[in-house]
Amino acid sequence: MYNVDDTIVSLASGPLGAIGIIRLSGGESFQISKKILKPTYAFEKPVSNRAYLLKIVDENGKLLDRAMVITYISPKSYTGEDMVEIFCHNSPYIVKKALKLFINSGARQAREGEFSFRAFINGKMDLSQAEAVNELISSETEREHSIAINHIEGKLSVKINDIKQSIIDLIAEIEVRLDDTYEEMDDINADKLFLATEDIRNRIKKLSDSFSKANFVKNGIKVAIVGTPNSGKSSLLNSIIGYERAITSDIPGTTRDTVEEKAHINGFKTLLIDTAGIREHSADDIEKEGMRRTVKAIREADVVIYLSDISACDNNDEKIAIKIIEDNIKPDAKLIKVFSKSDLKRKKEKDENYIEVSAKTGDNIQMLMDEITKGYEKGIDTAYDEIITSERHYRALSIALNDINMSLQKIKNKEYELVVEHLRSALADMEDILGKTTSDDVLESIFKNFCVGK
Ligand SMILES: Nc1nc2c(ncn2[C@@H]2O[C@H](COP(=O)(O)OP(=O)(O)O)[C@@H](O)[C@H]2O)c(=O)[nH]1
Ligand SMILES: [Mg+2]
Repeated sequence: MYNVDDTIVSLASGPLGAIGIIRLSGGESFQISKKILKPTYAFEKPVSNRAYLLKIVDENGKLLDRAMVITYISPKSYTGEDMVEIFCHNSPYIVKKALKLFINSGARQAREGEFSFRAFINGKMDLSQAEAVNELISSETEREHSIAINHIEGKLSVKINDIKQSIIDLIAEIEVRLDDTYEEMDDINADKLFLATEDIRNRIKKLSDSFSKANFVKNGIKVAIVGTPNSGKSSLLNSIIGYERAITSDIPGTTRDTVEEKAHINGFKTLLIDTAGIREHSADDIEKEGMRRTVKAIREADVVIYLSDISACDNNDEKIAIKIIEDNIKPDAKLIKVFSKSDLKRKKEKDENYIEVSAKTGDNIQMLMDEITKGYEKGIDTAYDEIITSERHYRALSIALNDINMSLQKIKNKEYELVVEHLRSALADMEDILGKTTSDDVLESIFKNFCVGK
């Protein structure tokens, strides 16, 4: 997929900021750099991880810029190859011109993820760690960041490797007993084998379970705000995100579509969904379609906020709204009941099941936000020491789990050849996560999601 013999070059920084970073990696890094970066002593006897202040000069020897330059000697670099990193002034002209000089001197423009790909094939990191580099760059919250950094530090790899080793040990133990040449070995102890296999199953299951349970870390907690028209849904959404996003109006039925807004609440990524109001007699088809989308939003939500206007008398539409929520909410979703417009004159009886908020004064909005995120901390931080966030890992673990379950079945039937077969298949899935057996097209699809220069 990538030619790994070339020396590659790329810009590694973005258009903003004062410093532009150019990276060079491959066997010719020092030879090529010598032609452009002066004086050349840094590349005659390169020292690893050493910084130099050098001149970038063009083909005519004209000064382009002065730059900090770091030399790395294989294998002590990000890619495992000889590398040079140049920190120059981030003018579009300078970085473009410098790149061109490197390319004219024999380097090739790197493709997306090519530096990380080289790190992977040179054994600097396994595939799950390389994937985490991307997660790290795109992480938006502290929680996402800490999961990604754990993956990069290899905590997930250690877990997968441990499981892999346990499977290998088991296979060896069975095979040696199936082989007639080792007659002196005692017979297979089915109970012991079952327990050991079960232990592997539990370890895989815990990892794969973490994917769905921690899904909100990556995709956000989905919060649907539901209520009758005019109950203050859009105003509540605005007051949570702190600026006007949804159109508010005192004409009932203005929000006819669901409006989604990302927000960080108490450090959690959330997706707030402002829904069309529920009422018995919808005016037209557009409003009916809006209601259908409201139902869909309730079905997909992790948290449903039911909003009821404290300044309005109890009415039939509210009863319908509650009923629709109860009929459609996910079994493990959270329902938070809220009285809105608490600054207005109360027409509803006090109810301890309701939080009273005012979008107008901000009263109790923080309390509501705490209620939204309550339980999520505990849910992941204590139950899982390692969390799967990659769809690819999840799939591999699910298939492995299936194979382990089959092995357990076959142990019961004392069909040990088949036990080994399923264990081998589970083993292959573990190796797939680490990238040991991953096919080129899968590798390509992973690395092409990286930015150029990473
Ligand atoms: N006094 C007061 N009025 C509010 C409050 N929240 C919303 N409103 C008003 O109630 C009306 C309906 O609000 P809106 O957010 O559009 O309701 P939605 O139809 O449920 O989205 C608007 O006139 C808002 O200004 C509040 O907390 N206090
Ligand atoms: Mg609205």
